[in-house]
Amino acid sequence: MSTLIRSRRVFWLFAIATAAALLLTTALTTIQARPASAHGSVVDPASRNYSCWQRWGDDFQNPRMATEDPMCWQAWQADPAAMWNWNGLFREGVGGNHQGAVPNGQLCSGGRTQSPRYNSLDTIGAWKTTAVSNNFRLRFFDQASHGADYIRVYVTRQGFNALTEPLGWDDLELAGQIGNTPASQWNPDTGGVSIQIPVNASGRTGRHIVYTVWQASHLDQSYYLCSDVDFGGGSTSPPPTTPPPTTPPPTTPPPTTPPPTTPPPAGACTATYQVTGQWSGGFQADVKVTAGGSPTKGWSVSWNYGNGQQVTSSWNATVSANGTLVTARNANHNGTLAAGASTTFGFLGSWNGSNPVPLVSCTTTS
Ligand SMILES: [Cu+2]
Repeated sequence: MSTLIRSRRVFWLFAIATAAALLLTTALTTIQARPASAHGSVVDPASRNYSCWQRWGDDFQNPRMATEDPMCWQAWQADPAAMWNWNGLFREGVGGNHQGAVPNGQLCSGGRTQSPRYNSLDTIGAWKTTAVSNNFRLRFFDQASHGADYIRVYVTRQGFNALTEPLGWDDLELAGQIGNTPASQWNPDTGGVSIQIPVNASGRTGRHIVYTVWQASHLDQSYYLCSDVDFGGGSTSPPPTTPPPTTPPPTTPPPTTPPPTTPPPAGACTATYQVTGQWSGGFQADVKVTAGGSPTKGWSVSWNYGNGQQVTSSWNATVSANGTLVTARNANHNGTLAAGASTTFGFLGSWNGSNPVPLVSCTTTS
């Protein structure tokens, strides 16, 4: 009898201990497996989804995109989350075998990671390009300060046709790389850190794809990013040999009208604020800054939050708050704007209750 009781007690003690261990393991796994809230991407030359987010994040329902930027349009139509999460195109647990994890034809979606979110990035077609020279610097932005075990930058071989061929590993040549570089060695950048990687892609002309693999120093997290570039000099034909025209220069005297002396208007910039995504307790917003009739050397945008909202992180601007007044100043790279030119910065914020769009004001600084 007593033996039976004891063995039952032992059984229950064992069962409780096992259940507790299981719960603890589950909790730990959940914590470890949860990705950091922000990661990174190639921002110059911009990766496909970062570039679509930059150009259209403010205006992603505009039907003009269908004709002006059809590859971005199909991506936004397929899943806007591919753009909102431009910093999250990664796989985990690849163990360095990138070619095993990412099949040919699926390089730009990281092997359809988080399918179907990024699948549209594999679509073949005329993605907008960034003009680069044969020796350029690729800028990688790391919002989470993961740093890198390594970053490898590949460029498609001369002769590869990005308008008709699916991208495969054998279309790529390694054109730049860095090794283990902790975030402390990257450059501080608004909302994270960035690093520039020299890329040598000699012999290329015209449209190409730059393919970047970032092995983040965070779990076993590998990022796969396609950037569309144009090396210029699209044709290799020699310069025209037509002799210069022999027409004498016109002898019309220059006009004598004095140049206008109207000073540029004060506060010569405008800003528009848009909430681009919102979820329980959090939101993402973009602010587009446009220079007025004269160029800017710097700018500052401010607004008041009347409902307790707070900016938690930002990019492409330095954001500070004083009570309810929020002020965003240009980052180093986007203070200079030509007359009429625009730039966009963005941020993540918290909210509770309501989150109306505030009135924003823009002033130029020097
Ligand atoms: Cu991350």
